[in-house]
Amino acid sequence: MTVRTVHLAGFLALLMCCWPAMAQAPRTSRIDINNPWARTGIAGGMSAAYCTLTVRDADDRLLSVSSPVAEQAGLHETTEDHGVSRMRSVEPMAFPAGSTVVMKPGSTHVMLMRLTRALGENEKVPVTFTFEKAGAVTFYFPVAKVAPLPPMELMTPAPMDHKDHKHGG
Ligand SMILES: [Cu+2]
Repeated sequence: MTVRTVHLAGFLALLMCCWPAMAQAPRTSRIDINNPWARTGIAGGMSAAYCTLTVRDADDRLLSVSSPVAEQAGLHETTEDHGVSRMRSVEPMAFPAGSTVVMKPGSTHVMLMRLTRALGENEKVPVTFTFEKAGAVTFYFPVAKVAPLPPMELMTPAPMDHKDHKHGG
């Protein structure tokens, strides 16, 4: 009985001290990823990493990406303009609470440039995403069995996307 009373008092004290904070939106976000994978690559070459990234609980902004296997990394978006693929940097990227970005070949991707070493099948590549509120979060991307591609090839959709691709029109 005494223990229960103490617990209740503690709970009430906690509730009272935290009530103003609880009434507001969470101050930090939570980052979830699904289906991470990265391309194989050769030392000094390029690779790209893909995943489905969701930001929960609070609005946030992705400021930068980095990886120890690449001298330079960045969040890119591939767009097609009259049949010509172009890539551009999309940092920083705003993530409203609950929003998801699907990174896939021919679309948004993490570009890994000037690889410090070869990326082989079955290993896992760490990629760190730095968010304004959530801070730095690191996820591991399994390297998929995809042949290393020359830089220009990285700018075009991979064969697996061709079925969704309408030419002409
Ligand atoms: Cu790119």
